Amino acid sequence: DRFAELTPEHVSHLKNILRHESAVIDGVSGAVEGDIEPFNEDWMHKYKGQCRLVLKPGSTEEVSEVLRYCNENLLAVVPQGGNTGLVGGSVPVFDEIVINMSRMNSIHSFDEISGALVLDAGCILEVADHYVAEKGHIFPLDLGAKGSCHVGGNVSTNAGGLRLLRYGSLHGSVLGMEAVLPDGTILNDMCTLRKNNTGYDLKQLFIGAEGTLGIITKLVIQCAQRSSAVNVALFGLESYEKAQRAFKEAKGQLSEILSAFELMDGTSQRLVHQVRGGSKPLEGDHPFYCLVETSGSNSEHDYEKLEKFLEDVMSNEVIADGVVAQDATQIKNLWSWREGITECIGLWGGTYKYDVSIPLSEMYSIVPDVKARLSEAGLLGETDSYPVVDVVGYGHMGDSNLHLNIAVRRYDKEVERVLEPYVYEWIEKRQGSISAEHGLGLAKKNYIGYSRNDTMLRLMKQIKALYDPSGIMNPYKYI
Ligand code: FAD
Ligand code: 2HG
Ligand code: ZN
Repeated sequence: DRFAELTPEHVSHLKNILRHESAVIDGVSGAVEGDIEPFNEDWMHKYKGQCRLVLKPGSTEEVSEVLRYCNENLLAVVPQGGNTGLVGGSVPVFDEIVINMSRMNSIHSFDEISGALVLDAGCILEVADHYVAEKGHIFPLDLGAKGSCHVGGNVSTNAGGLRLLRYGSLHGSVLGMEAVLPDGTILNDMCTLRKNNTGYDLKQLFIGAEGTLGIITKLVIQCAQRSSAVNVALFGLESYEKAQRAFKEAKGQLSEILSAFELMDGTSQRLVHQVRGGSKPLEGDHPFYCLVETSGSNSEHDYEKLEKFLEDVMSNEVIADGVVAQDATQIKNLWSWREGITECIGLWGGTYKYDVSIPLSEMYSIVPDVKARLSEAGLLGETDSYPVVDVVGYGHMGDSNLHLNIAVRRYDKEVERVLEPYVYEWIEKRQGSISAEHGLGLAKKNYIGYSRNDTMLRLMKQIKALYDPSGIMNPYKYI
């Protein structure tokens, strides 16, 4: 191995840098102080590392000193935010040191006129959103893990989430960034302005780098005005073809107030219902469901528009059934049928996850194809003797982003052989992307070639070598 083995001397030096009592979990110099396992294991309990040292720096200077020391001593590190990532990127593979950002969680300033929010990378997304909500603004990203993911983790994965359709990607919303390179250099690009075309936009490289180039310590985020009127509707539909028509109609008729258009198949909703019980928002079972959200400034006007849209798609038989939330509680409830899928379908034992972009016309067809393949292989069935529970498809229809999830009773090599590389080949044939929004991490490290050509891979490796010549930043992952 090209890295050094962690010794008690290293640990005592690093403890000297951090000083603060709760900043180090040490499993190297004797008995572990505190529980190290949650930092070693990912959200899905799929990837497990053997890290024996967790560091929680409290300032950019501490991050810089820690990284410089690790770099000089060839100690590998894994940056970690809320550890909600779904590709195994946030946990060590072997005994890499975890640098957990949770202590760097201050909000520094907010410009109520421009909407520029300056905050530490370790702030929890939901905390940041509540903060700007009090000032009439919205964080331009929202996702099911908001209660625990960090904004630094979001930027490092270039998370997409539920409202990308409205607010765009973080490549546009991140105005400024402070990051620390492995040699300790502090890269300060804390620009609070929307426009800054002065040479290469270096911060963009860190957006989606998954901790392979350096550690993001601070961010400037462009927050939009929060809409005073939010409405949500849920439809049941007969076919995927009709879901596409509904999407087209929604864009046409709801235009500037459309803020989310999400797709859920009937299987995903059946599994959520099986876990949660309670009454379903629509009667009966539909093969597909779409959740539509509008956000505008005039609730009467917006509600009217949404109702008219519903009437229209209902009378033209684009949708089979539909309901509009009447208050904030109902809005939350309708969203929970979409946001709750990830958690609910994991309860049988585990999930194989494919987070893919596919041109809309073909987006859903991968689900029946994969299901048929697993059935033919004798791996899918209702009893415990079958590893696969079911295959579901859902996701951000407005962004051509499907979440193909295979719910399993246990992780199983045979299932993996049937799924891979089949799924990646399927996507490559349609010029799709094998990672739409979750990143590559460890899960997809061997498959990057299905979505990037050799020239691009060579340039990526050159960039990695320039920023991290010793390769200490999140090794063994995709690059
Ligand atoms: P972590 O999981 O801790 O880390 C993710 C990666 O970023 C790792 O490679 C890590 O090394 C790196 N990293 C973390 N912090 C830093 C930093 N400060 N500097 C450098 N590198 C860093 N994703 C979506 O895109 N859209 C969704 O809708 C969505 N919904 C989700 C719903 C649920 C229930 C769950 C569990 C996950 C969901 N995700 C979604 C996955 C998503 O990637 C994350 O939730 C989030 O962006 C990760 O943030 P985190 O702070 O937990 O990062
Ligand atoms: C979502 O959109 C998340 O709900 C998670 O990106 C998707 O669990 C998944 O595969
Ligand atoms: Zn998603």
